[in-house]
Amino acid sequence: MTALPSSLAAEHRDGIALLRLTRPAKRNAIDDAMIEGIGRFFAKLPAATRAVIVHGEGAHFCAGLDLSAVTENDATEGMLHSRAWHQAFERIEAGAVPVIAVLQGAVIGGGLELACACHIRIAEPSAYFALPEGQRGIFVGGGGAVRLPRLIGTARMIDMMLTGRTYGAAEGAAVGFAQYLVEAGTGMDKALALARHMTTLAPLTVFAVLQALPRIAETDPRTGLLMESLMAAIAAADQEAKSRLHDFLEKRAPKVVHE
Ligand code: 1HE
Repeated sequence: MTALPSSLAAEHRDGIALLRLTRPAKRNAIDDAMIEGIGRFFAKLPAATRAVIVHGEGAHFCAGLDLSAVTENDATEGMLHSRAWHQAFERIEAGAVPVIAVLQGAVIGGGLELACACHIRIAEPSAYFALPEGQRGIFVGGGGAVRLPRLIGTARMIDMMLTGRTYGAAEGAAVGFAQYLVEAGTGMDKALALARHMTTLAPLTVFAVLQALPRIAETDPRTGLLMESLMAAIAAADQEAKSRLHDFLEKRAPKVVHE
């Protein structure tokens, strides 16, 4: 098992790994040890892991960068600090395993950047989204300038940073901060249900969705269409796909249900 700093705790059950931010006294603010621990955790996931849930202890998911850690940085240290965050979050976003974040209370600054690196975000009603970097005289450094415009649009991000505007859970989910809005106290149940579903997917489907889809979406359309055809052909040729398709055609597989 990967050794983690005291600000993180991990649990592994039935192919699902849970990573908890365990620094509630500091509202789970992220210091160097925590960012390094997050990177190490994702770099060394047990091979049997099919989904990961990231969550925060206490009333807040994460208050962002630990501001006490960076007050004396010069420009070189600041850049290396930001690059260390990029490296850790890249392991989340570009890894082979789907990652779900459960969000409550403050999801701000670097905490929002952490959430954005995850593939699925579940917001409880207490969640709120903010980028106080603007007020603090700094800039996003954990990938927010790349990932947030994709989720909510550049104009919204500019507004948040220049005006201090925050978004609550419902409005935040509506504009793209989270894909799911759930009742108070049910975020983890929802995450576990989604994670269990993901453990049943064909491995090649998960590969296609996590590795091919984001690249296809970002590349030029003609190249993207070719990549899509290649990925579609490879996925459909897999034995797992063939048996799942036969299961449906022979009425052994469930139909799509809209609840
Ligand atoms: C912290 C941090 C932190 C709390 N760094 N120590 N993030 C921010 O600018 C958000 C700053 N935090 C807050 O606005 C508030 O703490 C909260 C709204 C999140 C929560 O408020 P509250 O009233 O529940 O808690 P609190 O009393 O403000 O905080 C409890 C303790 O946590 C307190 O320390 P204590 O020793 O007085 O008990 C706070 O100082 C401490 N604390 N947040 C350090 N962030 C890769 S670039 C990313 C750039 C950013 O993330 S900028 C955004 C930083």
